[in-house]
Amino acid sequence: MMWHAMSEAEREPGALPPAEAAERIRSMEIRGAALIGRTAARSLAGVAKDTDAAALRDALQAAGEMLVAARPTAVSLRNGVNLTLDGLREEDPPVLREAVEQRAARYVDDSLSARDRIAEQVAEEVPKGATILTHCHSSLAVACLIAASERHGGDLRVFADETRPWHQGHITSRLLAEAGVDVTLIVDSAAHLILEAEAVDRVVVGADTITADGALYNKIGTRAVALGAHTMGIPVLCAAETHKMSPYSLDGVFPEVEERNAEEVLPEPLPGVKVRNPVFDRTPPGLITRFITEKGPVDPLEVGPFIEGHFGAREGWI
Ligand code: RI2
Repeated sequence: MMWHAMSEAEREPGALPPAEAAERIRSMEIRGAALIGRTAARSLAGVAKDTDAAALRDALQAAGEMLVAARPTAVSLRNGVNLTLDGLREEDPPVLREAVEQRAARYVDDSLSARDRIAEQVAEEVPKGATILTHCHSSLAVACLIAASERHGGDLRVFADETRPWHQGHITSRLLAEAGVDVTLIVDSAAHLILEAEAVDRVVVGADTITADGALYNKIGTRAVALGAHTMGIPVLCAAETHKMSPYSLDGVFPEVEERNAEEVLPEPLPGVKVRNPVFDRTPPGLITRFITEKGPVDPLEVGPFIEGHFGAREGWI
């Protein structure tokens, strides 16, 4: 099955064994920052349920490390693991088992309910008749655009850019069309022209990681879109559950930008041609108007204090 043809339900997996979850995340069969965090949490719940008491603590630690290593940029993967295991490693196995299952369920619930709360807020601030541009495929951004379109009786236009090399804008377009939203697919490099020619009112994007300095790590090309919007005075909204915030950046640990295989860009090598394939970029805080979280809007310059207040001590985190 083509990964981009899968339905949302098919893409929301159950408690996969950690090696399988990690492999499916690495291969992008399971992708999207929020979903990979939920997949990791559910996988740990499966380990808690199925592992003998004597081996449980080590098995959870090994699974956590394996899951975190699957993809480097989206912090929700690391947060999904750490928030599920937080403070539990010293507990006796029966307590540990139950607590990990509860934590994983809470992580998943928080993630899914955050999506609804964020969608409501974005829908409220998008005017009737607006034209929106979105980049790549973010499940959060799609939820926001469907909510906004429903709120205005369909009186909303969306331009979705395709985001090479994986063409994830195709998923965005398909999901929006299926939900009855007026959507037009464009190639990534048409974004600036469309922002201007179609008088776009808002850019709405998702997030892989938000760092304490208020920067956004998101799919490659986000920075160019945000820069274009900024030069035209178009607000850039980033829809992101708080699981996308990086507490690690408070300690100076910033995301590694993933570089994927050259074959994704150039399936057949061209003699003498080198390929680079970075798949995320960093959009600085000055190009983002607001982050919209389930806790409300956060100004880019307030992200640091927000993260400090939101995450606890983080002892023993991977
Ligand atoms: P949601 C994706 O990364 C895109 O960069 C997208 O903007 C971001 O995750 C957030 O997606 P990838 O996994 O969490 O496709 O909003 O490489 O679904």
